[in-house]
Amino acid sequence: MISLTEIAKQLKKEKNVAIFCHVRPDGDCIGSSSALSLALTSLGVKNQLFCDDVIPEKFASVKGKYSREIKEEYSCMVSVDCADIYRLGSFAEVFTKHKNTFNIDHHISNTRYAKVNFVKDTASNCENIYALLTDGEIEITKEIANYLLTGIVTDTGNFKHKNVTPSTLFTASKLLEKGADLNKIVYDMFVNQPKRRATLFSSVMNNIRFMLENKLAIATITLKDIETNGAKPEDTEGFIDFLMTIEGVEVGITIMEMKQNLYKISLRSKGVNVNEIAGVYGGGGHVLASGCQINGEYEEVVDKLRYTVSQYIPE
Ligand SMILES: [Mn+2]
Repeated sequence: MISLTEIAKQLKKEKNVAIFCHVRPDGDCIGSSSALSLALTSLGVKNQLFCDDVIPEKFASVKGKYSREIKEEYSCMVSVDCADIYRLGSFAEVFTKHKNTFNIDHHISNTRYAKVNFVKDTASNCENIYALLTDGEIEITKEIANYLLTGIVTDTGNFKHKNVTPSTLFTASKLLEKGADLNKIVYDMFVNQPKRRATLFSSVMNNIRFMLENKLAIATITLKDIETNGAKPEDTEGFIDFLMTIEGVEVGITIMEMKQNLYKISLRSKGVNVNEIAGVYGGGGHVLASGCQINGEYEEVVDKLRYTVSQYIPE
């Protein structure tokens, strides 16, 4: 695999770079892309951020503007935190056709869809971007440090997921040295929430379904739940973590209704390989955290998931 030093060297020579986030943007892709954007700007490399989705309100302090439309030619395109080309949404086609593309990611399921692929299984892709900047001898300002720490904090569930390594904490420590404000990031990402999210959460969790001798917990978010609480789909981020707090639950699943008979499935586990379970339905992600989409009637979707999970749950 190409080294980050070499990638940094190549990016420094570019005229203008398009940087892409994934749809349903999270702290890691926003942190990765905004940090990379600021770093390139500091080197005099023109660049533009793109995301084929609305940026959630909790990232209000992010200064970079994410465009939803490509209007000019770019000498280079970089995707961050995107396991496959479809994560780029409507930008998938233009990215695929471009001759000079980079894919910097941390998902084990990454499909190596760019011309140059750097995929390393770290807790968050921001760790890879941190290594890119340090290996490329690019200065990490306080603002860049805050973006990178945001990605680390969110993808590790505030340093409590199994994906945390000595390197994760080392990187976080270096970012604190650079002036990142851990307390503010944790408050903005995990503590502070709008009232509509709190009421949606309580109604959804009131209807958790337990299966497979309580080893599987399923929470369902219907379009009606979203509407009743005046909420947005993005408000459900983190709901699945609550399922994993329940003693005895091995696999947690949220089923979110996207439209009639189309459901977005998120899976978490304490050990079972949910990357494989999501793979059965054309999805993927990480061993302990994955996602997919399933078409069909709600009860059929539940039955399918229950059956597939039952094949993986230890007796
Ligand atoms: Mn990530």
